[in-house]
Amino acid sequence: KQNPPSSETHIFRSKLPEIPISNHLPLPTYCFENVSNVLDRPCLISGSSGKTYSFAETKLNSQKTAVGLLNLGIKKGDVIMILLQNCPEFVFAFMGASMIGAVTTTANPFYTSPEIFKQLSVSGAKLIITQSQYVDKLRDSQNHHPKLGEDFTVITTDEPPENCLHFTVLSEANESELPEVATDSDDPVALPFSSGTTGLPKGVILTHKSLITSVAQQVDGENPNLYLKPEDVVLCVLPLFHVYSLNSVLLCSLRAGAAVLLMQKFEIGALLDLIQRHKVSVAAVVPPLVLALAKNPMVEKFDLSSIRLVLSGAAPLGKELEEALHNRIPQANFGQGYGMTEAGPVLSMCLGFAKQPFPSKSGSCGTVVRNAELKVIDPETGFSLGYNQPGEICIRGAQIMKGYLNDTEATANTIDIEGWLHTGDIGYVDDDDEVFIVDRVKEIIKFKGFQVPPAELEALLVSHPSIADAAVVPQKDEAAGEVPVAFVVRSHGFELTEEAVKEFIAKQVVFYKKLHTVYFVHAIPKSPAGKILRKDLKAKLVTPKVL
Ligand code: 4UV
Repeated sequence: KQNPPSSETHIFRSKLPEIPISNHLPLPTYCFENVSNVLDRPCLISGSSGKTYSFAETKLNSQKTAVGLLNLGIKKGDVIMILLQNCPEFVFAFMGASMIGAVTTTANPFYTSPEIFKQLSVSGAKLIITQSQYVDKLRDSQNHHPKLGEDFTVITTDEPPENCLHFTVLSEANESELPEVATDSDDPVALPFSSGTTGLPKGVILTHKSLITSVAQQVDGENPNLYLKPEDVVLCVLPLFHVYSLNSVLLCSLRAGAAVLLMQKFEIGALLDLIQRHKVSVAAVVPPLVLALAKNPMVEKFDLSSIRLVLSGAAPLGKELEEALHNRIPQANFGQGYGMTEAGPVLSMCLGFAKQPFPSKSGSCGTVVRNAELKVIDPETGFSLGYNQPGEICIRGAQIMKGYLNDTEATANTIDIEGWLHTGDIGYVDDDDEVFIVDRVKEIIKFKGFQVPPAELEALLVSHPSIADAAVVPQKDEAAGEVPVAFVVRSHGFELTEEAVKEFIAKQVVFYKKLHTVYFVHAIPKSPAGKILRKDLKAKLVTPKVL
């Protein structure tokens, strides 16, 4: 990708001053740096059991887990997979692994067996921490897959099935045996998967330095951009296996000394009850959750007056929706964060959340985080654009990923030679330095904030004997934001129904990647170079009569 000469580059920065960031430290040292001030305060609250772990207990359990991992042969640089819904063990495992320089790849426990094995193989994980109900998916009869108990160890947080170990082998280890592990700030600590701007999901290397920088950009400094305090109870209903919750809920709360209320899964009644019971003050949400809170009649029956801050992210939030929720929680401060896994993940955040807040507009994704540079470029020419001109958003700073795991080509296509990460999002910066996202030029489909990579579904579709060619694009949807729909070319002479195609995909993928509609067409429009012309297909969805 071309850049204009740097003299012509218009760089947008935060309105907050730059701050010193302790990104030379290992991530767990940084997160627990201020722990002595909050030792006995609640750190983790399990929503389901009500059990609370203080900061001292959370740190201790993480240290024990670190030693437990070492005892099982996990060494610096090794990868473990956490395949769990939100629970305290998730936190102990992630923090524990980071204390010995191991790397955590997080995956959705609802993934199908092939989806899990793909991530397991690509990441090279040697150990999986999960629940017994998911273990069957890890026993695969196919010979080419790694084998449970031989190639990788499985630990369950509940009664372990055959050949698996119980989490107590980790959590009951002796923390005094924890060695000093020298970690370099450039060492990887987290390996979330993302398809980025194109293709299949890839391992995103986030280093100690990236995550510390991102957390500091949010909660550090005299005037933090996202002001969290020890009295706060932060709602953690979004899955920790996604970087949004991991970073902006868990790591930021640990650093700031705020309590994290862990909810295993979203259920409106339980959520409202927990907000009321634990006096949740900060809620990190995604637009579909805003929809549920704005529209569900049950909301009226609960006291939500404790909520002071609502952060929405991971997908566009409509103004009407934001206003509808504002009417129900009038005392709360609303705003958005804009993140991307590869960006470390936060690019911009509402300055209305700052300790000394700035006014912010509805619909904006906030202002670029401090200690970072943002630019907007013309997607065709690469030239830098000024205020109010939409183009591709690029970000630069110590928080962005080191690169994709074992994929130098994809890395080079995403981070250019000058260190700018190209997001594939189209947006502009207004006169008040607020970022507005207006479109997306990358392939990714976002179902309720979850990534649906079209390339993955296309590969599955063309593996069907009766399908000659296929393309998958997003279709707008009120509840989910976007849903994946397919254009399919049947192989000559083959009968194939929409239902058959949908079912073929549904049994191979996690629920949010299921196809909602299948359109049969004679050909997939492609560029001379063979690239699918997704714009043309999306245009057909707007005017279905041309199909
Ligand atoms: O890679 P990913 O799944 O990552 C995310 C991360 C989101 C956030 C949001 C707030 C935080 O505080 C935080 O820590 C993490 O979603 O998907 C990246 C793409 O999602 C779209 C955009 O296309 C990104 O490139 N997206 C994310 N946030 C927004 C958004 C938003 N606020 N508005 C519109 N699109």
